[in-house]
Amino acid sequence: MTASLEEVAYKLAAGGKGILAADESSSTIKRRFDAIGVESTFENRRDYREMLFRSEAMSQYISGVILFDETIRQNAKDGTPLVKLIEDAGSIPGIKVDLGARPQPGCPGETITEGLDGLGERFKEYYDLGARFAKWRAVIDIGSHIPSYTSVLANAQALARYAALAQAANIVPIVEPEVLMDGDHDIDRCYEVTEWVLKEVFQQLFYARVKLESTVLKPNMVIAGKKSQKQASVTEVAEKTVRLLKNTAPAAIPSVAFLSGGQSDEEATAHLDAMIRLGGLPWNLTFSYGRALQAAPQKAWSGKTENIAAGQAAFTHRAKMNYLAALGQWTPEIEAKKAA
Ligand code: 5MM
Repeated sequence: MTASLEEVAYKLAAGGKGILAADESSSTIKRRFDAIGVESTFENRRDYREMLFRSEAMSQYISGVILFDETIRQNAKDGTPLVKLIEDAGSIPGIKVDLGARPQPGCPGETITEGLDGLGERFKEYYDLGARFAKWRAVIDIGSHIPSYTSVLANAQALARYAALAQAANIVPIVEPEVLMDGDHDIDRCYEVTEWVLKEVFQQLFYARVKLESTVLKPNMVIAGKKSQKQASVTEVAEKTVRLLKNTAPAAIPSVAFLSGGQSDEEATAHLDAMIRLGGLPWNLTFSYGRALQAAPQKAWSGKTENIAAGQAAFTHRAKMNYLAALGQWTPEIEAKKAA
């Protein structure tokens, strides 16, 4: 029986499981591979992702995987479609459908995410290839004079048009408005901008007649910029993020799955855990991490066949830590035990 959109949206963040964001576009995966001294070839990208999708983490901790266009069409070394490996592990295949953020005319330092033209047709093909959810990422940077309303509005409208097209194609949209943590702003400036962005996003989702019950929100946490002198504690990040979400994300949304945004692996886990421990949340909160799930396995693997087991162990460990966090059961001691 085919799961309804509501069921898929709910399942993506249920029971502590979370999403693996493995949708790095060609230029991003090249950067990641450069860092571990691996050439970014078709085969190496396949081998790396096959390693992840065949790991123990998949059936236990990963509810869904966001794929890039190349990966959803790719077969494992033995000819099995990578999508089938994900399905066989009981996880849901998803697809990144935006075509990336490009400079926005008239708005220096800001971007608009492209990819709406022909998206309805592309959705039909992705559904046939096995995708049951999709992702579109808007990128909002914080600076002294940005973001501008022009950019916030254009990005929110694009997210809403994408989400409506996804639901029309029987695919659950993950709506990802990422406020970057690259600058030197403090946590309160991040709060202010993220609140504005989420208010606009939900207004535009309403105008576009997007069904919230069949939508997943993928937000950034409320956190100080990486270059800020004033870093916030885990408790402050958790409290401010939950307060912000309660003020902006309707309870009709079944699942909220955070991006990691450049936090360290352990920070991303600790923040999620602290939010769950606050209790009284109207949505399921979980992870949809890219870097915070993959940095460790990439390093452990380093492109060598003999390191596949180590890469899988590193991925399974990170996924398990985040699963425990999504249940509010992670502790620094559990983390340290494994490391020891
Ligand atoms: C995995 O990275 C995703 C794709 O990035 P590009 O399109 O720039 O190649 C990215 O969209 C990702 O899904 C989210 O930003 C979350 O990833 P992080 O690393 O922030 O958890």
